[in-house]
Amino acid sequence: MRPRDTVLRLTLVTSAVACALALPPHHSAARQDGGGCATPASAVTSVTAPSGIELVYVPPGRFLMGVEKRRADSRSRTPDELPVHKVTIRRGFHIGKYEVTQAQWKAVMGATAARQRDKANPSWRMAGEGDDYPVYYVNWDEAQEFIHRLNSRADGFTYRLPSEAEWEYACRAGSTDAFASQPGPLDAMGWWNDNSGGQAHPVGQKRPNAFGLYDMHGNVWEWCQDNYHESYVGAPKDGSAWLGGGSTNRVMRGGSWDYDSRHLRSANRESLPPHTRGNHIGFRVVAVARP
Ligand SMILES: [Ca+2]
Ligand SMILES: [Ca+2]
Repeated sequence: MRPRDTVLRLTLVTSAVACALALPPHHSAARQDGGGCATPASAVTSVTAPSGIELVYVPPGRFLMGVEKRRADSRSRTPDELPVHKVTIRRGFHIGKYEVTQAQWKAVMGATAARQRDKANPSWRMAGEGDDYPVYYVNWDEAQEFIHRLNSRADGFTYRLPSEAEWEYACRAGSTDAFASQPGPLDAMGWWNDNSGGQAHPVGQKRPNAFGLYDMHGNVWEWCQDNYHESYVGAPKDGSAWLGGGSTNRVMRGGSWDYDSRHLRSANRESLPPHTRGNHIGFRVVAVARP
């Protein structure tokens, strides 16, 4: 999966917590039923694309999307998280190690986060400014324009938004609990309204999940490709984006600095019209290596 002539840096990180990575797909599925993590270690592969975006490789596997009734967080689940269904990710993919930052946005789009805010309403407040802060006040359509511009550079990857299934698979990183931080505290991994101090934070300050991804829980919401549907009845089982039907809203995942912790759950889903901007909504990209 290493694109020719495009990888500026290839880092192999031995990770004792990344047991899910080493398991073949049928074992990944078994883990969702409480199977143990017999493989002690694996390699998390990260690359920095010419775009400057750091990417982590997420391997193929299977997982249960949604929240089973027997899980501790089932009281927080909502009907749109049902029915729980098995999703098979047949092809691995790269995904942003971090949310897209304000520096990356400016480099591609020529706009600061404050300029993004001004497009909505200059009186709206900023939620943290600086190169390493996640960009926000970016609507779904503009995220697509960012991706279009990256793809026009033909830098060895095809960029896109994650599908909702890919996002949840990447967020869980083998976890079946409400948060990928468990059994540890959510505070180790995410920013939400109890610990954020009322603003977003530079990306990557908390602990990553077992795939090596930061801020999947909290900081800013992340746009996904899918149209929002009110349940998973009829949802794709191959990890592809669910387009058409349902609502014209687009899905957002992961919660944010100004929401309560229930919204940071791996399974939680929200949606907004694609023209919506907020100081708590950003995104990260998926990148598939071009052959
Ligand atoms: Ca996030
Ligand atoms: Ca929800």
